[in-house]
Amino acid sequence: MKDLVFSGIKPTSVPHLGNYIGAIKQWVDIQKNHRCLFSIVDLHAITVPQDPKEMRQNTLDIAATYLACGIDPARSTIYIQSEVAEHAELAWILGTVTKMGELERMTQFKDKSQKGGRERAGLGLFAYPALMAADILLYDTSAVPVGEDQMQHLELARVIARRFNQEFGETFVIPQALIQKHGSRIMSLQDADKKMSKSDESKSGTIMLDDDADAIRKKIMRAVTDTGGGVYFEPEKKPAVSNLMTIYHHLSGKTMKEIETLYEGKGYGDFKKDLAEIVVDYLGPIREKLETFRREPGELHKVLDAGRDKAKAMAEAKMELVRERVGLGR
Ligand code: AQP
Repeated sequence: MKDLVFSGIKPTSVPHLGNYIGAIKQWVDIQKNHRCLFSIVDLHAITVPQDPKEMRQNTLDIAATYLACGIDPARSTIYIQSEVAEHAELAWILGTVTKMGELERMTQFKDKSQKGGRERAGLGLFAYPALMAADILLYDTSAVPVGEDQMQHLELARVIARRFNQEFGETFVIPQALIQKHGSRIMSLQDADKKMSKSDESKSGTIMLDDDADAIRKKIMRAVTDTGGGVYFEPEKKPAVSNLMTIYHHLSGKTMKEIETLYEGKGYGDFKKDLAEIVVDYLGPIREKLETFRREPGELHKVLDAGRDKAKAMAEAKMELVRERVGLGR
């Protein structure tokens, strides 16, 4: 049987170019030789405050983006996390075998709770890794595509799965990381030390997948560069230009060497102008499809209904076993 892969995106806004290059684009390839579940993880999104109306729209936009980018519902299961209640149920049970000390060590919690202070951070944010473990373990997921930032959570999911298996008997598959391609972490166009993010306050650092051609051109032409000129891929010395080159490479298919040769003796202006057109041309068809789904969401709902039913059937079977192992119910 082929490996089962689970991954998801939080509906905290329309996805951005970082989500595309770092996740969705790779999923389109992964689905060719894996069974895949791609979720819209709204239960994760609410671990920080969301506007309910906006989140519902974002949820549909993420589903539409999956389809617009080439996730094939005939091969992969696309569904909304909260529509399969077993995620929350399993997260609660796994929470009982997860140690406070383990959760306290998670850097994402430390980062995200920094703003309002630890005392005011929600329990949901603290328990986020138990929910992520539930997402993965519920489906006997064997491979999880993760960026560096999620490695710590995946490691904890493995610890939780082993501990549960030891305590209650073999129940969960121990998931492996499916390490993503080198250089797939896209940084903000305004600050090459920060990753491109939906929640970045500076909107000009993030290219959203529904940005129109003008917005994309403006953001790229205003992107920060490094001192010293020259289009070279040197992430240590030239983080901003290297980030732009990473985008260029992923969307054009050209190697870093080819890009360097192409811009030998030319300035940042020429490079950025070409990059802007590459991004505009690449994202144009995705944005059009996204707009079509926004106008006519019928097909989208069909895909989400079918995905929910398929995911639910798998999750129910697993939860029956888990409840029996733990001794819940009659
Ligand atoms: N900048 C990025 N470069 C490469 N990959 C990225 N991902 C996110 N940002 C980048 C990948 O996208 C997937 C889903 O991300 P998510 O929305 O669930 O959470 P996130 O990583 O926290 O993304 P954001 O944009 O920073 O969201 P907010 O601002 O809401 O917290 C993951 O596979 C992630 O690696």
